[in-house]
Amino acid sequence: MSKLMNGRRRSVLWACAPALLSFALAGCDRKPPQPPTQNETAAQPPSPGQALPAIAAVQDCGALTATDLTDIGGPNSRATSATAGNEDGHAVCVVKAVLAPAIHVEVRLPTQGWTQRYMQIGCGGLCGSVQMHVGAADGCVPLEAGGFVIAATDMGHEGMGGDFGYDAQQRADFAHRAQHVTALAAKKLIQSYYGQQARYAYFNGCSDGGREALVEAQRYPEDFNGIIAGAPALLFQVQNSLHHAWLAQSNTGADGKPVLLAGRLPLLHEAVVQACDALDGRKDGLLADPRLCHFDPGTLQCAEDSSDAAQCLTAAEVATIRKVYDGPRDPASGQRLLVGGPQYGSELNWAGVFVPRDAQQVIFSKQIALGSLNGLIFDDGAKDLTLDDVKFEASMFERLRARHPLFDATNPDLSAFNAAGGKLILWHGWGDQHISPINTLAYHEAVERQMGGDVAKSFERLYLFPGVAHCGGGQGPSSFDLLSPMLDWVERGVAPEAVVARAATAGASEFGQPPAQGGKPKGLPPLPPGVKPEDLPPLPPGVKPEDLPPPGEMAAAPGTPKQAPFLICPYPSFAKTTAGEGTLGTTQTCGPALFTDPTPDWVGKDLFKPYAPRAE
Ligand SMILES: [Ca+2]
Repeated sequence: MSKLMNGRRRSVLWACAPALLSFALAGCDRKPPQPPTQNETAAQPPSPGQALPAIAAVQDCGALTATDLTDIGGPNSRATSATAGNEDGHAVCVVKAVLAPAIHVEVRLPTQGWTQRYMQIGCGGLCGSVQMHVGAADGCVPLEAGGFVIAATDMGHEGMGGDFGYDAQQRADFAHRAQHVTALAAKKLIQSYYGQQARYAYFNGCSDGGREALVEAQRYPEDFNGIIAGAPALLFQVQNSLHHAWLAQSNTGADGKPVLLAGRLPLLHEAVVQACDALDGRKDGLLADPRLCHFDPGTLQCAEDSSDAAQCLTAAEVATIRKVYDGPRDPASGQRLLVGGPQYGSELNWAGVFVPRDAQQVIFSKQIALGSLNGLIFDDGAKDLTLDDVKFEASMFERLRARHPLFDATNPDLSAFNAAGGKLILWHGWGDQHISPINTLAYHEAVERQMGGDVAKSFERLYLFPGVAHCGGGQGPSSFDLLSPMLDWVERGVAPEAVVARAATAGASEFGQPPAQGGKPKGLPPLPPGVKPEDLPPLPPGVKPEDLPPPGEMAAAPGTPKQAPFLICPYPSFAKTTAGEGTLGTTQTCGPALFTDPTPDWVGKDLFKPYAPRAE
């Protein structure tokens, strides 16, 4: 596994020790297990899931290249190499394979100590490289012990940009096929190597990996027993066109330069926190449900006779900020064109995404939108589109529908997945600067509507993390373990309740890497976790890498991480503090919802109804 994960593991070992914290769950539905004593817990962190005997390999690693994969990927599919390696002190057999025509797969199989579990990792951005980073599993004991076979795929194309979308096969592989055939190939390699199947299979992905997770649940309901979908790009078509284009356009002045720059964000963020922090009952600098907040950025606007703009916003900045919060509307009907946008409290995380450091820099959201608009989004093979081609009106939205059944993962009919015994955990950070958590809320609501509330509750959970940015980071408690509760749910039938989230300790997520954002090439903007520089869309003509925001900008964003652990309850339940502030233990229990209004109406509401998926 990655060095990134290794660093997190060490710093948050206790984040997945549910028994240690069980006394905090007294207000929740589930009867807590007997808490061990402090000494017992410290000596032996509880291992989630079944106590599965460890299995050793029965085959030489190198012999796995002989495994026939043509029945899965078609002619010319093959394991190209199988070599002994070492990951974080665990001996593994690393198999690299190609599934036709161009799906690259890597599978890491523990030589010893395999606990009969398989986990497939989703990839971020538009994929294009094999990414083995594991998230949302900080401190999970069997994972740290090297007990999982782990695999990932590049989704059928290499490199950055959406140009692969002009190829029907590569489009289909990215849309849905690559993760499915990767699962089949990994399972076959497991059978070859250990002489038996995996007992349990899990999928864990964030961002596009969250979309991939939901694609699996919706299209291939028997591939995985447990699926964890973080910050899913489930509304791919809208997310990568109107959403990012709106953010870019909102922050572009008449002169073509950005209006709002990163240096202004602390002023805005502090005002939002000042206005809305206490609405959740906890004055901790975080908005536990930003939908309670109705902050008006106009309150920060400079007076007409003001000579010092350091502590106030210009009228243009206020206008930009209002557009970001409000989102676009169809001019004719007034209907919302997006399900939701960046939430109050997320402001510091905007830096490097749609708010650059200085006026000479390109807005990253523009790159993201252009990278998908050219190649992926439209059925007509449109090329050379610019942001001027994006019209914020209903007719533009209609053009996005053609590939909705191909790329999106919003089908709420999970009856086949449920019938197969599958379990689904959704999660999202309220401070997400790339994908609005409202997307995930809308899907959760759709699943409840479609499946019925009680049925949904039997196999699906949603967790929302205050102040947490896209797939991690931000000002909130971004270190947590959803894998351990998933193991308990799938393997022992113990449904997940509250989970404990902690602030990632400073620098921990960059363990073993240079301080400036993991040694990425100079000049590239900060990337979401799991996204590599090579995944980025190409720069617009005439733009050099040095014109982009510098590395580390997001990491340097002000805001003190909150160190106290948080109890994060399954949505809509909310952890209420019964004594003290922000401390765990006997002072936090799961209480009633803070906010229960359904997601507001918008022009694409029907996209969250059942649909027949498109193969290509
Ligand atoms: Ca608060």
